[in-house]
Amino acid sequence: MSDTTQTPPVHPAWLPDAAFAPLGSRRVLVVTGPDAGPVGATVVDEVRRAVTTHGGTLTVADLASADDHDLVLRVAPDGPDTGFTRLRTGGVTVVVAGDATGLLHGLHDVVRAGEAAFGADHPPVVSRPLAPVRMLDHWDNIDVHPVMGQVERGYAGGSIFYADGRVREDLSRVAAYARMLGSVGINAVAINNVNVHATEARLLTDGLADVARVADVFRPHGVRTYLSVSFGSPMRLGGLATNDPLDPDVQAWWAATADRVWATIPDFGGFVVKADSEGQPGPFAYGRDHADGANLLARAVAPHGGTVFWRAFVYNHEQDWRDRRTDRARAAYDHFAPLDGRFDDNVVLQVKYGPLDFQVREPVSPVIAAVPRTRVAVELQVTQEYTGHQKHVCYLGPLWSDVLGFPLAENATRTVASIASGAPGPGTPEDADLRAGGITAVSNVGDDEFWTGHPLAQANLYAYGRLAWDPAADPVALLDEWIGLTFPGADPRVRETLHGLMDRSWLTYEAYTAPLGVCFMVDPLRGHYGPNVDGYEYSKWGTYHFADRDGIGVDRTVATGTGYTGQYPAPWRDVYEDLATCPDELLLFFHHVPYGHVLHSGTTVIQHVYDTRADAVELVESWVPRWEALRGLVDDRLHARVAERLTEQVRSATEWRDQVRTYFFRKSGVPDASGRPIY
Ligand code: GCW
Repeated sequence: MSDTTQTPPVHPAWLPDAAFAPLGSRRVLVVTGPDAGPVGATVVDEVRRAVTTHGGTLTVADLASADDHDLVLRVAPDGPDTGFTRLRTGGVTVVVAGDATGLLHGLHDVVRAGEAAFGADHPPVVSRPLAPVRMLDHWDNIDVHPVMGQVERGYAGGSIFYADGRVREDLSRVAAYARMLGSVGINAVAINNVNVHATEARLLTDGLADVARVADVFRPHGVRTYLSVSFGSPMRLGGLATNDPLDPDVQAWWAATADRVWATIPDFGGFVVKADSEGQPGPFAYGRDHADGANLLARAVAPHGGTVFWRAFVYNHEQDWRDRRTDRARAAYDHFAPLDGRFDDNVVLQVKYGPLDFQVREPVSPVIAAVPRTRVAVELQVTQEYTGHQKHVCYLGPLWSDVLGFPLAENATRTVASIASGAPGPGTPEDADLRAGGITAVSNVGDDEFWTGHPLAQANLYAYGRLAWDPAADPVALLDEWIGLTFPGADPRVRETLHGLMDRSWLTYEAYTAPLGVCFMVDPLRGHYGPNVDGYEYSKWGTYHFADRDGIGVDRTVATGTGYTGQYPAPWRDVYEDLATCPDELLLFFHHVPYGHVLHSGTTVIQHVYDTRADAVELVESWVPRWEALRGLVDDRLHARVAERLTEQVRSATEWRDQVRTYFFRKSGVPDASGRPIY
């Protein structure tokens, strides 16, 4: 993790030079205007690099005629205020944006379109991001944590930001990363772990000059820098006697601290805060609530235009498993729904997409619809904590697409994405409070030569950025887009194989792991990797499946269970409450049922568990020879890395299959009708 380990060639991800050939072989005119700033310079640099490689020409002008050019990239006052417009007229492709950031996004739209951007004339097509903030959060530590390593839940090596106990001198990896993020429209990044340890806490004070260096690297790509901060900072860093949000000295400390931050980094974004969660300090210790806590920071950053992303991941992580009345899934709603309307305008409540914790299958969190007078950001997890640690192929675009497109609001009037983006949906009342929060996710990147450990996990980073821009995009089309850019000009067999392995890989992962929305069953001792069906069953973490000899699942109904279904707006509270309408894939999240319960699919719970696990492993086994057949058709190092990971995926999936099938058989005594082996 020292700077000297950055020597192996870093994979270009979806930005190889060859992907720029259609643009780079043409005559390009860039009109950035007088106030282009660092992002305008990036646009010029990108085009220069492309035309130098591919033989085209670049003209940079303040005012110029489009004649004699194939592509015009232009900042103009009549361009859209965010995003860009692309059209083709008289054989010239024109991208118009209201500012340089929009132009950068438009440039990459041309790269993605490739030759198609230079086809027939067409009228203007506007592309605007739905959510104003599209963020990636890094759970990176400066110091290597004894249990979590340097990057908490990181599966791609060490941090690209930190080495040897400080911010890296050489930030070239960060620059390459910033370029990747800017190319897909990500515009915000939080650079340190929400679990803020001692050294990292100081980024806010002593470390500011280094944070400013990082911000300098992100800025030219249209990305603003944020920090995760500890609610305990006044005591920890300021030597105060309390962190009480109502204490004037505490308020003054935060205000002075924020003043220094913005004096150092004038376009700094703001703070991300995990408070009263899994041991992090928070307002509860002072008898205050989370509106008091969030508003404390919000008032300190408000004069600078800063935003506080306050996480809703608050629950009792010291639960007694014997206590059947407490339901962790309820916790965020119970804490935050009563606070709706009390948060300052520059607070965004950052809510994980599901009520538990980034599981392979969870219902959408009801909190997202429960706070209409609060700005909400939905939080996704690109890093594969519960989805195979970037050892398993698991393309998550379809999961996020389902989440973002879910019509959660009362009477299905708005999707999760529209709530997070402040956009109305069909049937939204005219007087609705439309306030945008944003879309955010935990990054999957480290200092690994392929960025993401598993090279195919790059597709998740790509798809996250593209979906954050356009949540309605087809995730399978985005997969093909990623394949086309990352493997430009590849043999059709490469594209077909990658598509075939990846498009349903999330459902495949689900099919050999925890069934029917029951969640967890992962190994606590291996950081949530691999099967351990009862691994969390008698733990303090509040994530249980309650299997006994008769049945399995968590009764979260209002009628007989924890009442969690009552947290949903109509129609979802009724859909989930009733066995007759609860979707199969979420059955065990909401209900405790006998093993012989018949699913809507027509098969019993137990036979479904047996069949799907066995079928999924057969499918994963078939991927190995398919990948092997690509040897020589893709880069050798990449081929070898994927091959190595597929071997591990087969081994791990087999272990999942055998443990889950055997567990269900031993609990129920019901044989597998297919006769496949059980141990
Ligand atoms: O899923 C859990 C992870 C923790 C993480 C926490 C959170 C950063 O296991 O590692 O802590 O969620 O989201 O805060």
